[in-house]
Amino acid sequence: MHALIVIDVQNDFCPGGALAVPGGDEIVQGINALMVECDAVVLTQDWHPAGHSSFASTHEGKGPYEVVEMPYGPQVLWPDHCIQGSPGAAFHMELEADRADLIIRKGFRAGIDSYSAFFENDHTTPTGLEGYLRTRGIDRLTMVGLATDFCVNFSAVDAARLGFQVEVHEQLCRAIDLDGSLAAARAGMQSAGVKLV
Ligand code: VGL
Ligand code: ZN
Repeated sequence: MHALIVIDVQNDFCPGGALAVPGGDEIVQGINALMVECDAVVLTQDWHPAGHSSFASTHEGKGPYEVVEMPYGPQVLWPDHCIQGSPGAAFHMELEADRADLIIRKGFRAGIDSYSAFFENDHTTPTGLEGYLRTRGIDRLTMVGLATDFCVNFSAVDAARLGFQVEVHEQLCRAIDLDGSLAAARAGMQSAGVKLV
């Protein structure tokens, strides 16, 4: 069984949003078209409380894209984005979200970020997605969405390590690309056994 995992196609990651990924809106129609080819469709939704610890505004004297040391390791600081219930946290208007079997929200704990759809950034706290997929008999994942070098990357690497067969459709992803993060992400995904197509 084959699932499409659509990562964070939300207004704040699209042009005009708080953490806009260049061309983030260009992938929506292609993702809609892929939905009909898969046995299951899962959407992830970045879903932060106001004052989240990944927001630069929460850290006195820090600005967006600076890195701080958190108890679970280094954390990039972001502009405030995807605040629970805000228009920026909503899915892109043209994404066919009604086709989703499951919507998995992540990043909802104030003190820890969650790039991956499977584990929070401590690489230990599960989101529950693994159990959902396994109990549905899903062994093959196609991943698309935003951003290639952060949430797609972390999700794909975790999925491969968990034993899923993983493909990332790069044409249906867009990257933030901070300091070579896209090249590093591509190399990391490939060495984890993720197929880039
Ligand atoms: C993401 C940064 C912060 C992503 C989420 O979806 O890639 N990036 N929160
Ligand atoms: Zn976030």
